[in-house]
Amino acid sequence: MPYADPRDANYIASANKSLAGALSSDYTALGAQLERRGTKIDDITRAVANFKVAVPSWGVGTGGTRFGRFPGPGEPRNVFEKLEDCAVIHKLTGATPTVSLHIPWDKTDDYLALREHGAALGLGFDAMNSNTFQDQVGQPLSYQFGSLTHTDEAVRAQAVAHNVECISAGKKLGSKALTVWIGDGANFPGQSHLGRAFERYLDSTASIYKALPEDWRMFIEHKMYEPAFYATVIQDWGSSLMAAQALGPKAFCLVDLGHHAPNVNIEMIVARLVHAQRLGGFHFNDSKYGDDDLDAGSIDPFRLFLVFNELVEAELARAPNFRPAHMLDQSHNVTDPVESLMTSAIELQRAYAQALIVERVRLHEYRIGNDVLMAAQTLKRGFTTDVSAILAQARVQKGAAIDPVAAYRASGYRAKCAQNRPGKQSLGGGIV
Ligand code: RM4
Ligand code: MN
Ligand code: MN
Repeated sequence: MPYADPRDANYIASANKSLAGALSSDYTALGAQLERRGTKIDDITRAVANFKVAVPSWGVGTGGTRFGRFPGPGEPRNVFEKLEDCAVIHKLTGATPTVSLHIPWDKTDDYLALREHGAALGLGFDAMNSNTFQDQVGQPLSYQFGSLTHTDEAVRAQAVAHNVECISAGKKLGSKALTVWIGDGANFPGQSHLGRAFERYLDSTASIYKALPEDWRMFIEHKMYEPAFYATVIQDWGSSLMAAQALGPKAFCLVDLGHHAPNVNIEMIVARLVHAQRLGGFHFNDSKYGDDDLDAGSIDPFRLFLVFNELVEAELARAPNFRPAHMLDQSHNVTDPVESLMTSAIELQRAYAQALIVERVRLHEYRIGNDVLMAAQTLKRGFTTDVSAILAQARVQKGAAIDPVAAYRASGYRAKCAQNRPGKQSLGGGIV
């Protein structure tokens, strides 16, 4: 198969050629439709072009489940190669200029070289993620019974030190945030003291918080269950918010869309965290049952739209301390990760554009007048409008691809990687 570098601007321009005519007529037609609603299409396109989401470094390899992992051809073998793939995603979508690293999965002895490698590829670094939910080779103390909330002070100290190490690595990379997710909790009633475990969490995270540079933020990520199946210490947004408020103004709550009970009203949680001025950011993904880590917008795009609707409300209201970090957190098991991440970034932009075109003034009037049906219909009209032409136009303006997946496939990038990165790394169990 012939190979062309999908990151090359000339390649992208040539891939766009045959699609430009159709896009231009679709964009004009959509522009006229929105004009009738009092919306200028170019304003929406500009906002979409400014939308950014970070790619998770762990997302460019095949994920895996607890039953196994089926590595795909040409997977990146180290963090430098992961960045290569992230650059493909960014160049073709124009939406993912940063990468979020996971330590120690992405540990390297030369973070400055990694930063330069990223810069040469047009990439920066988003939040650092610590990992105290697994044991690493040569690690003195085990996290089997917890990390930041372990009953043994020495284990807690080791977990704190790891987080501090993540901060210092992040400083070298130009990152400005640390995301802390722990698996700590209990599998059996009686196993742990629910109150004291939370107190130990507050105590440990206070030490991490102290190590945060002035301009950094700490994101506390809650998750209802897994690996702890009875009682997870930071299981919900209430625990997360309490912890953030106890820690101080640099601590915020992170909402991973897959970390709630089925049918929980996530947009409501978003609205409450905006009100509390503690919404730090998101791990976007989609799910049907649990923390499925499926591609954003693939299962319930309406829910994603409703989350973005709250974000647009907060943006328009100029909510204080509102600067949410957008990150993807997905596990790709049956698709090419590059393709999944590109389409996921685009689905976020779609939800954002749909939320932006909602006729807010009319919606407000219907709400005030208690015209329930028209309020619901007005909101839903944003969701049912096909905004694809806006998304494609925003990409064209940034030198990205009109059809990223088609351009990626035609480039032969994956086959080239299979050649350059020989050997399948068939690890034992699934990791994310
Ligand atoms: C967790 C959580 C964290 C991620 C790990 C790998 O379920 O979503 O954000 O770092 O998985
Ligand atoms: Mn997550
Ligand atoms: Mn998760």
